[in-house]
Amino acid sequence: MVGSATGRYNGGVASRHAGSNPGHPQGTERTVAMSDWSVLETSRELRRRWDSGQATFGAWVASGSPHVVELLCAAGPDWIVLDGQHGYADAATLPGLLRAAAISRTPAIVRVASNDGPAIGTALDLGANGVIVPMVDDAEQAARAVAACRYGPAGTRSFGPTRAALASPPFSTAVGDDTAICIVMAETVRAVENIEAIVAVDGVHGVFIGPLDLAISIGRPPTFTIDDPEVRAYMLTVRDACRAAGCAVGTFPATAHIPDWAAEGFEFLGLVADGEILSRVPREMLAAARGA
Ligand code: 3PY
Ligand code: MG
Repeated sequence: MVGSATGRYNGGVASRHAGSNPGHPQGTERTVAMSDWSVLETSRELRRRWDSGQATFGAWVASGSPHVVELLCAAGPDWIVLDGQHGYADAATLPGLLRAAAISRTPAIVRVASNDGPAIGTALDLGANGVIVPMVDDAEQAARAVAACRYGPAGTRSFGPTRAALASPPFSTAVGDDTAICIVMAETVRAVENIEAIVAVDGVHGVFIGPLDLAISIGRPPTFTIDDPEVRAYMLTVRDACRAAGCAVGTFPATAHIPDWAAEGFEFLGLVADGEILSRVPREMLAAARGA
């Protein structure tokens, strides 16, 4: 879909020249197709895939490097997470990271540092498909995360889609609301205890289980192998609640266990993290080169 600049939110810049062409007496018009990049469509498509129970696989980027995002997205993951909780994604790095993901039309979801309305609004304003909100322990916190993704009167998002307005179709509060995917993280025992109330909150599209924090919350060491039976049981409880409520469930297991969790009905699986590859692969290469 190719949009025109007409009617777009533009921060008040282009409209200063609307209707006049002072420097060009011939009046030659230069039409600029802003973009055929539809964040709305990629958000809808991802939700459709989750609704149909498809497992989707994504990449997790902590480094804050657009080059790494571009490389990972070139492999064709179903989505990418730009991590602002334990990584470098912030208001300064996000525009470059989101541009790098947009090259391949990869849906980009920002994990914000906390359940903070302005931070969630900034990620969406800069063009993210949605957010992952960490440490959501009850329905009230889930409702706060959803409200931050939506404009009033239902929500609390402030209007100013600085970069989001460049995508198709022309930005509006309805487009913003429809685009914003809201995923909350269940990663404590409290969250598991409250999971039915959390998934009953209208606007929660998915629940992402943090296996590390969940293990810590029951006094176990953090591990992606998820072999502790109690942690596993908690995760299946979350999965069942999500299934009953019709929202997606995801997690980040060790690579070898990804097929097991997909078979368990998880629809949103973290497959690869930049930090893991960039630390493991050179170590393996050096070991091989040195004959270790
Ligand atoms: C956790 O395991 O706690 C996470 O947040 C994974 O990203
Ligand atoms: Mg966590």
